[in-house]
Amino acid sequence: MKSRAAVAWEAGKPLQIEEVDVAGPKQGEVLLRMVATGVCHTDAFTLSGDDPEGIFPSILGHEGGAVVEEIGPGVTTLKPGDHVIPLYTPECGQCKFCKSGKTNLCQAIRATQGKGLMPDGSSRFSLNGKTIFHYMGTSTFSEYTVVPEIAVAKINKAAPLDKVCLLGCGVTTGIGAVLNTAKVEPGATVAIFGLGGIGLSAIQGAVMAKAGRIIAIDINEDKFEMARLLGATDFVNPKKFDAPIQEVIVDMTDGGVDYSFECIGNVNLMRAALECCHKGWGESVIVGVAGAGQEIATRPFQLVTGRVWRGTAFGGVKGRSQLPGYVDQYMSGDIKLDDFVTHTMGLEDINKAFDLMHEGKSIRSVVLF
Ligand code: NAD
Ligand code: AHE
Ligand code: ZN
Ligand code: ZN
Repeated sequence: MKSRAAVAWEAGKPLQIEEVDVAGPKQGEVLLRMVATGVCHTDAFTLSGDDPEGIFPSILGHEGGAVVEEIGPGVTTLKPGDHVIPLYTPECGQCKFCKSGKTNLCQAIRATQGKGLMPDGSSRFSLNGKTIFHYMGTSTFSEYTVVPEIAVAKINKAAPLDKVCLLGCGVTTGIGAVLNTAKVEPGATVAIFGLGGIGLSAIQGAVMAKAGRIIAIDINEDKFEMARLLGATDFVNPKKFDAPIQEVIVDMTDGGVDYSFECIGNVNLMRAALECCHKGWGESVIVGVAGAGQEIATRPFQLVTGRVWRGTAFGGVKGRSQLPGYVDQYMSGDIKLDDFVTHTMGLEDINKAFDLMHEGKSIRSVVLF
C-alpha cells in the first residue's frame, strides 16, 4: 500500500514528505495506521548524524499513537481496530532479559531493529524499488507502519491517541527513570538536569514519588514555569554561576542530592549530575543519549565514596505489560500529558517540530495524520 511518510534521506538534511510503499505484515507482524506521533530529541539526535546506529534513508519516529489496520499470520494478541502504542523496547516475555525480572531491555529483535530491519532481516518500506529503513522498530513518521506483535502495547480505546502517544517515549521515560530506575523515596532531594519532555516528566515522577525537594536545572529559563507548575521547588540556570554547577547544587543541598537525572545528552553534565550527588548514597541516572565517540568521566573516588551511576532506557518500563497502566493513569488524572503538547502540526510541517525543539520553544510537538 501507499503511505505518506517523512523520509530522512541523509544526516543533517530536513525530512522529505514522500509517498512510500509499505508491504503488508508478515508472520508475527501488524500493520498500524498512525493517528499521531510526538517528536523526541532522539529523533533529532539520529537525524543529526550523531547516532552510531543511524541508517539512511529511513523513516524516523518512535512516539506514536496508532490503530491496528491489519494483522499478519500467527498474530494472536491484537486485532484490527485495537488502539496501540508501538514499542521501541519490545516485550517478548521469553528471552533471557524478559525473564530476568531485572530489566525491560528485551533483546528478542534488538539486532535487526538496530539495523533498521524487521526481525526477518528485510524492510517493509520502499520507494521506487529502493529500500527505506525502519527506525527503532517503530517508524512512526509514516501514516502506515509495520511492527512486530511483541512491539505493540494494546491500550484503552477511550484514551486520546494524540496525547497518549507521548507515553510511547518521553513521558514514560522521565517518570519511569524516577520510579523504576532510581526508586526515589518520599522526602528525597532530587536534581533534574534538562527540562525538555524527559526532564519535565522526571519532575512529574519525582512529585509522584513524594520527593521533598526537586531542583530543576536548565540554561533556558523559559522552561522554569512549566517545571514549577509540575512541582519543582528550586530553579537553577548554570549560566548564572561562575562555579561548576555540581558545586552550586552541593552548596544548596547540605552536601548533595539523593538522586539526580541527566536528561540532556551532554557528557559534561552527566559528570556534573553524578558529582552533585551526596557522598555515601547519592545516585545519578543517565537518561540523555550522547553522540558517537563521546564518553563519560569522573574520578573513581566519586564512586568509591558511595555515589552510584545508573542509566535507563524507556524508564525501565516493560511496554506490553506495564504501558497500558500508564495510559490508565493518564485517564484517571494521575499522569499529566496535555500540557506537554505545546505544538501540533500536519506531517507536511514536521520539520517545524525539529526547528521548535532546537530553538527551545517546544516541549513536545505532536504530528497529527
Ligand atoms: P529536549 O530537547 O526537549 O530537552 C533538552 C533540554 O535540555 C532543553 O530544555 C535544553 O534547554 C536543556 N539543555 C540543553 N543544554 C543544556 C545545558 N548545557 N545545561 C542545562 N540544560 C541544557 O530533549 P528531550 O526530548 O527531553 O530529550 C532529552 C534527552 O533524553 C535527549 O538526549 C534524548 O535523546 C534522551 N532520551 C533518552 C531516552 C531513554 O530512554 N534513555 C528516552 C527519550 C529521550
Ligand atoms: N542508538 C544509540 C543509542 C540510542 C539510545 O540509547 N536509545 C535509547 C532510547 S532513546 C529514546 O528516545 C534506548 O532505548 N537504548 C537502548 C537500546 O537498546 O537501544 C547508540 O548509541 O547506538
Ligand atoms: Zn524518545
Ligand atoms: Zn524479550
